[in-house]
Amino acid sequence: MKVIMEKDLLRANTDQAEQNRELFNKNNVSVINMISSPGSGKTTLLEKSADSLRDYNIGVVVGDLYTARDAERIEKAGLHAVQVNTEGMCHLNSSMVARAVKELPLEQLDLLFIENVGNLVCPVNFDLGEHTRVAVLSITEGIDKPSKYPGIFRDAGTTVINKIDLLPHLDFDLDTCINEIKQINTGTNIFVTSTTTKEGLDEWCSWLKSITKGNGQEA
Ligand SMILES: Nc1nc2c(ncn2[C@@H]2O[C@H](COP(=O)(O)OP(=O)(O)OP(=O)(O)O)[C@@H](O)[C@H]2O)c(=O)[nH]1
Ligand SMILES: [Mg+2]
Repeated sequence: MKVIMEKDLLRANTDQAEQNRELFNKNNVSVINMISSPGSGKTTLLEKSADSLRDYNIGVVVGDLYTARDAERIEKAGLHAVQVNTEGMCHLNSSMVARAVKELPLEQLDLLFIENVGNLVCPVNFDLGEHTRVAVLSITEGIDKPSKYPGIFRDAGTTVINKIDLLPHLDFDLDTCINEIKQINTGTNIFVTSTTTKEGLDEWCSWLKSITKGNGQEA
């Protein structure tokens, strides 16, 4: 009897992720894996960034358990989108991404976002072949989430603290939250945003432009 260990499954995922990364490098496209809880604002951030990024060719692979709603929203905003339905699985894996990117004009893209399934735990161990990760935290989730779920914040090259327009209505201390994130990951870039008031979106979009075509590195 053959027992398949979790580490073998993860190794298979990592092998496919390396192939994905080679494909992305060959096509000179920077790839961002966006990870967060459900509803932190990943899709809205992409919708609201589309106008500033109109001079770039952008693709999005969107992971959700069910429905094509996010891909429909993203296409409406003018970006290329492919929806992956995981049918109950709580994260994307590298094989799903390999299949999805076949539906995109990869050779024309400057930037590819992979919007992972909304989940603060499961996506962490699954390399998708991305160049960098962005963690999105909505302030409605509470200040304790980075310390209670450190995995996504530890691996994120960039952290977006979103829904900052709601600050007056919540018991949420922004400086404390930023300090806690920095204790987990000293090097992470931090953007503080609101997709409603547009606060912080210029800085976020400037950073996206700076990594375009640079395999995730700033030009
Ligand atoms: N007040 C406020 N609401 C926001 C902001 N950004 C997003 N929202 C709202 O938050 C809700 C969830 O946003 P989505 O962009 O769908 O969140 P998501 O992270 O893509 O969600 P999943 O794909 O389900 O994980 C929507 O009703 C948005 O309008 C913000 O900056 N401020
Ligand atoms: Mg979404």
